[in-house]
Amino acid sequence: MLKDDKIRTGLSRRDLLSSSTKVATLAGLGGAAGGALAGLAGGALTATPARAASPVDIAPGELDDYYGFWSSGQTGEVRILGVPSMRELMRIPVFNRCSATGWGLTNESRKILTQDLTPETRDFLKSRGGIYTNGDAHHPHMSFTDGTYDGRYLWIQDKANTRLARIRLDVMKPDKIIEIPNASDIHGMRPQKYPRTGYVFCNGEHEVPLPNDGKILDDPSKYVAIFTAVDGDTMKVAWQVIVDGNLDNCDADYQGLYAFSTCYNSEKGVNLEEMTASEQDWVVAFDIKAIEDGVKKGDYKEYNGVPVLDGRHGSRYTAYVPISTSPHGCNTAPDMRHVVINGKLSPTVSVIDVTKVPDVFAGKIEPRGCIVAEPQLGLGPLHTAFDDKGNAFTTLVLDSQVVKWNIDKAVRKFQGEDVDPILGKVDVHYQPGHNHTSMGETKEADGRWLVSLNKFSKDRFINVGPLKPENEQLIDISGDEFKVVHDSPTFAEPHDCIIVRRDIVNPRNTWERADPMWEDARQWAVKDGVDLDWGENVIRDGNKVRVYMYSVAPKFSLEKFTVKQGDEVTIFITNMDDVDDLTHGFCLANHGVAMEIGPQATASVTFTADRPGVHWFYCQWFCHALHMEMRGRMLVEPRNV
Ligand code: RUQ
Ligand code: CUA
Repeated sequence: MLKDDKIRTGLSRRDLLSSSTKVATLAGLGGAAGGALAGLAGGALTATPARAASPVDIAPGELDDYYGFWSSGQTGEVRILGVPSMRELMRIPVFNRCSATGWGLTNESRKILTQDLTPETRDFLKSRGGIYTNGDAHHPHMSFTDGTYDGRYLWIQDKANTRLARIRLDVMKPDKIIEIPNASDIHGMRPQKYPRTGYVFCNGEHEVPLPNDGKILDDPSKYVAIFTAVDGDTMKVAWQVIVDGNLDNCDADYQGLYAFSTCYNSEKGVNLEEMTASEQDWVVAFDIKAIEDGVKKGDYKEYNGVPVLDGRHGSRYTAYVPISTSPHGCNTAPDMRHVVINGKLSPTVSVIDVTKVPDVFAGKIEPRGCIVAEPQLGLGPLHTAFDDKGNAFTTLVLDSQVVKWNIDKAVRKFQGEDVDPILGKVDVHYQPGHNHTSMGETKEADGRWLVSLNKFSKDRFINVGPLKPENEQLIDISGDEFKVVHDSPTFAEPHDCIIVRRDIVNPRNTWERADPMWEDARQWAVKDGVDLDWGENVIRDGNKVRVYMYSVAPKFSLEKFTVKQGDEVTIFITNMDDVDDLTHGFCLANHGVAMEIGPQATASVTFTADRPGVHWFYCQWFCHALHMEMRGRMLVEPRNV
């Protein structure tokens, strides 16, 4: 199912818009689609593909080589960009409420947003509309098989409300959003790379008392940070580990044995002075096999149904590798051997050799014995990306630069050889956080493109008021010289991204009618004896009313329906158009109700009809030359009639 990308009818939206005969056939419901009206769009859409001037200039009609999956920080969504054109192609609402698609409003999305919340949270949200409507989405990562992307899923964490979401890449919509119990504020997140994902590792950044029951404030010794492994297939928490300090970013190895997390508050401070008091913090290494063994042997306490192991100092599950204060990014190199820990407050990065980590756990070497290089790169190293030639690219937030350096040379220098690992620096504008190379977090890194995600744009664009865009820059790293070739302004806050070869991602063109997304609607239709595909009906069930209809451009199958004031109304709409790019919408005027219905999809929404009168519902996604005419009426009769 995931790989099926066939268009069922072979008929494109262009055909639909430009051919009056086909329009008439498909619009058979009403048959009113005029060839002249439909023809309007036909000519205007024709574009002559032009030759691109540079690889960045993807001319009209040409396609990008890579899918970029961008997080959006406090916007709470995921964005799809084409690389190298840097064109924004799509937005996937995840933690946010989306006016265009109805995400957060439709029954289908609300089920995904609520079914895996803890009972306390569900209770807490009862008087607040039932769902969270914000998120803080930093890190998007794809599922792996054998060390490279496999195109199944994308995960994204929510720091704001301690959640992890999974996006199905066949339809580019989330199918699971879970709340992670016991931990607080998920920040770093990475899927296991080998043998396949497997676990998705989630860092609880902020320490909280466990249990967090309101009895403790000023006793930091009772505060814990929690590392979580989620089973990526079932989206259930597999186990958690309590650690000393806090947890910032993480990554996994290519062997399926260890995961690593940076810690910037080993002091367990609760204010800035306390958090930065010590000269040293650490990286926590997690021994996955030992933890699984501990779970099997029952060496844990259960909190909220999850096995929680104690991984504080002295535990056999963890090793604490000292790093100078406040390390941040954690990036495993495609050489499948080195993990780069980015210094942030220190001008250095520390390179861990994963082949030495077993000796650390066995006590054969000091924890810092697994560090094989520590090059000084510049001010504020935050994150590192890699090419296919053993080179690394590290962002320097304070210097506003990206530095290119060679891992092997850095190792040799650490051993005393007189070599300079730094190969060059390039200015970026300004204050870069994450960066990412094409396929760079997989063993198939290809060394073509680097994106630098810069927190400030300052003078790069015309002034748009006090709130400025951020700036992502595309850097060509294919030659020895690496240079910035493109600026792209962006809204809050593409925090991180991944760049994936386009042959790996194969989304469908239309939904499959059997899709599990609207299973509840299917069950209601069976119960009500309505054909969900081609049926329409209004079913009264006490003061609940279920309205079924389907749509084929440019008509809804129900022209009107009547309900009573105070009824709880659920509208189910099935889009029976089987055409690439033919999305309909349903917007009920003056009711705050609007949603997307993709081709071959069913979507539903529930609301209370408490405004007597005639209310138009209309299609809110442009679908046809007669899109404006695609509408109908709901009559709400006053209560006492
Ligand atoms: S962290 S700017 Cu939220 Cu990814 Cu480093
Ligand atoms: Cu259907 Cu617009």
